Amino acid sequence: MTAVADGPDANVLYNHHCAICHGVSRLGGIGPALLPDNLSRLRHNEAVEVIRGGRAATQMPAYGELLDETEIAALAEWIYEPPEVEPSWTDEDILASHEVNHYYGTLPDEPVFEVDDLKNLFLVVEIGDHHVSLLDGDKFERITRFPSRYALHGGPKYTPDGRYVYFGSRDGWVTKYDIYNLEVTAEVRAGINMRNIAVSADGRYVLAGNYLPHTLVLLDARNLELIASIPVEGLNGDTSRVSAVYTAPPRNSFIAALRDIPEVWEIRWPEERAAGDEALVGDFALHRMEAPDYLDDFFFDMEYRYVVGAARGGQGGQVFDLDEEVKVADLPLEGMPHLGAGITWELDGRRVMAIPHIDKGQVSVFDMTDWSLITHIETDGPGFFMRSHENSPYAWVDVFFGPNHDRVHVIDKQTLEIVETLVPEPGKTAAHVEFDRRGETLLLSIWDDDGYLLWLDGNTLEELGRMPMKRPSGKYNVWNKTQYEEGTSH
Ligand code: DHE
Repeated sequence: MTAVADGPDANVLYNHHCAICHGVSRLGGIGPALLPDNLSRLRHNEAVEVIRGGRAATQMPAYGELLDETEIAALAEWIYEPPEVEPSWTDEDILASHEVNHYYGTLPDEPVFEVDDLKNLFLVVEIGDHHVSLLDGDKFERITRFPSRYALHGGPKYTPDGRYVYFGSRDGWVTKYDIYNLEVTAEVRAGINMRNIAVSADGRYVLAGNYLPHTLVLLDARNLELIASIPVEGLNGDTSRVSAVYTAPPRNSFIAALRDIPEVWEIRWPEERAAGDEALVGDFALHRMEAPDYLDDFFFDMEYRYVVGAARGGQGGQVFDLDEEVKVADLPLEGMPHLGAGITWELDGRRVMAIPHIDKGQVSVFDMTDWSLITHIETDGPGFFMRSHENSPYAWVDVFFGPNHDRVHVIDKQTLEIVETLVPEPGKTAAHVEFDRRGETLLLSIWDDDGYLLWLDGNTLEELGRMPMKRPSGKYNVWNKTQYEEGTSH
């Protein structure tokens, strides 16, 4: 496994130059994990460039002076090969990774900055150099910018009061940040390859879902102490990767989508807080529901009774009733619908949902009262994210893939017609919208290492401002997220 015949021994090079930061077993350390699954977002030529030139604003040095091109190429190839021994991540590893900088309740309760509205703050994840910006959503000013773990993915999750936020990184780190004090308060590594995290609606628990190992990891939200890691083993004995975890507030539960077993899992959190820490360990009810198929990537109705999942192999969508535990409808959503990006609104007294597709230029709109298809809106290419706000007449969808990736469509929510197509910066991907709490103005990312945020009037679509950023990806408004606003992701 080590070396190309007669070429440099990548294993030796790794141990000499890389292991100190990325770990002897490639599980990560100061630097991220260097395992094939963890590197799936990094193209091979980019890996070569990072080894040669380093990574700005991180501790990754440039090896171009120390290593020759064949050595750099050998290393870049080797890190994409699976390790000889399947890596493991046990409770002991989780406990050893746990760090608390500021125990819950020890930092002041007054914000260290001044804004008119603490509920109208935005967090913006900048994946270009792994940072997060905190913005005042009224003045559109940056309050702070701080480094994140490598490759944050999925939405950061706020506590219900909006004071704290939790981030999940692809290599398993859960970070708790105190927005009022602008400080990381605690961190723990819940897995090697993590999908996302969810925070319970009462703000007391955090759940992390992993691809590797096949576990769900339950944490006490105060200081990220481990409550339990739950092996994901199906009724048939097979273990499974977790596709994603979600919070279902009206059910007092977390819902987990599982990639490799035809089940939906629900974990109910204890509703009464008993005195003492021990109470947090007890009484989580795990309920496994047999699903008609492998269901991946979920969309929930507003009451969290129904979950829409994409069946395996692109065969369509299915609606599963979480109360009755039966499939109630099949949806014509063949291919790769991006259910996680779906949104909902009222149309002629009915609630509808709209879903973009990753593999075709379409937005599918369904009547949620009987799950019938209303229409497929044709777009200029496959889209990734959709957004709106209860107070906005428009739904926004990007054209993330293909030659028209610089376009963003504005859809009239009542006529279901595209009424405007914006090209903010020709040739550069424009993607992911988030509204302010009132639904009047919105942020849009120019998804580029030398990119920026656009600030637009939500009604006139006029540009109001720009702010340079390093590949800004998701944006998350405190009010919209904590209120489970209908036009945004949860
Ligand atoms: Fe995501 C959210 C799955 C690739 C950026 N993505 C999510 C969620 C899931 C998911 C299940 C909801 C979790 C949450 O918010 O808690 N994403 C997947 C995939 O399966 C997929 C297609 C392949 C993969 O490698 O995981 C994938 N995602 C990407 C990207 O390539 C993106 C564009 C860049 C990146 O950072 O990797 C990307 N995903 C995002 C973002 C969100 C997200 C910005 C949060 C959106 C939001 O508005 O809440």
